[in-house]
Amino acid sequence: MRIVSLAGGIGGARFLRGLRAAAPDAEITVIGNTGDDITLFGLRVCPDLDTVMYTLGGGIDEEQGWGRAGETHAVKAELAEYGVEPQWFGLGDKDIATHIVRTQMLGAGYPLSAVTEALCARWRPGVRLIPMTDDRAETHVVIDDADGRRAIHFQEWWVRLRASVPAEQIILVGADDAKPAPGVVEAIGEADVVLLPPSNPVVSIGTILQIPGIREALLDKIVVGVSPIIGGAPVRGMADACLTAIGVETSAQAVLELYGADLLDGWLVAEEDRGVALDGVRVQAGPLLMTDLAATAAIARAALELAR
Ligand code: GDP
Ligand code: FO1
Ligand code: CA
Ligand code: CA
Repeated sequence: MRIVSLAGGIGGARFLRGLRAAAPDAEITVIGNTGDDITLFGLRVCPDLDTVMYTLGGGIDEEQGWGRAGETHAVKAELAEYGVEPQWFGLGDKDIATHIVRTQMLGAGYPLSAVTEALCARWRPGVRLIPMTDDRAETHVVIDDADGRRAIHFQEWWVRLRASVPAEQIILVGADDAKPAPGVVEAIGEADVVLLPPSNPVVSIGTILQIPGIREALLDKIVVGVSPIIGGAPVRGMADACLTAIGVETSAQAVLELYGADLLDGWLVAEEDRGVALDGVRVQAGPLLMTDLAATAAIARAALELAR
């Protein structure tokens, strides 16, 4: 079986670990979000690609959900001694090696998709991980505070401000000119089923869907989504702040309507969200907490079952 899954960071990566266990013989292609990407200290950082790669490759800091296990921060401390900004984003020493390899390869002319493949040769995630695009398209957030109305990088809003200042607008800068990375549209075309994991519907899944050609490629496929919202709240993180920014309520029903019946064939919700419904979409309720591998594999199995 050929499966394509879109993916953000933590929610996507954890779901994929369950999917890999639920469908060990399947050929899984992951289309990763690169809207979170940022260049810091001259280094290209791709948080969501790395979260997927480290999680499936066994190198993730499990508690934090991003970054490397057993990380140290000597470089960060030294940069702070020089007073170099930004100090609100912390790159760990081990993680920095990944960014050095990536930046070096990009500088030599390799596209991000080739760089990601090279990094995955070390981590062996058991899936084919492709960035949504090789082009630069970064999420920015328009805020309006004491310093006035301006657009800041998504990471500054998410990490420095902890999404505490309301987002007036969330914009993927560069989206119009971005093309899907090589292999993305092809993988979707060959897929028996496409899964939308419980990733952030705005800044992870919504971002990938904004790359011209990707949403269109999904329209004649069987697509099953897993709700990241349970009982009116995100399980983890600040997805509610992103949904509010685009005028969508934080509920499994509203995210279902946001994705729509043209995109989705099936929608998995939690027990407490039983009753969620949309014409043309098969909705099923069940346990939706990715507490351990077995529970996560069961969610993935339910998603595949709903696709049949
Ligand atoms: P990020 O890029 O690291 O923010 O991660 P994603 O976009 O891939 O996923 C974030 C989303 O995962 C959040 O909105 C959470 O609500 C959702 N999430 C995290 N853990 C769980 C879980 O156990 N079950 C479900 N259904 N959603 C989860
Ligand atoms: N999140 C934080 O809250 N603080 C950090 O200092 C931070 C550093 C960081 C470095 C590498 C990386 O891959 C991820 C990192 N994250 C950090 C997580 C990341 O900013 C976000 O959670 C995602 O981009 C949202 O998906
Ligand atoms: Ca993300
Ligand atoms: Ca369909």
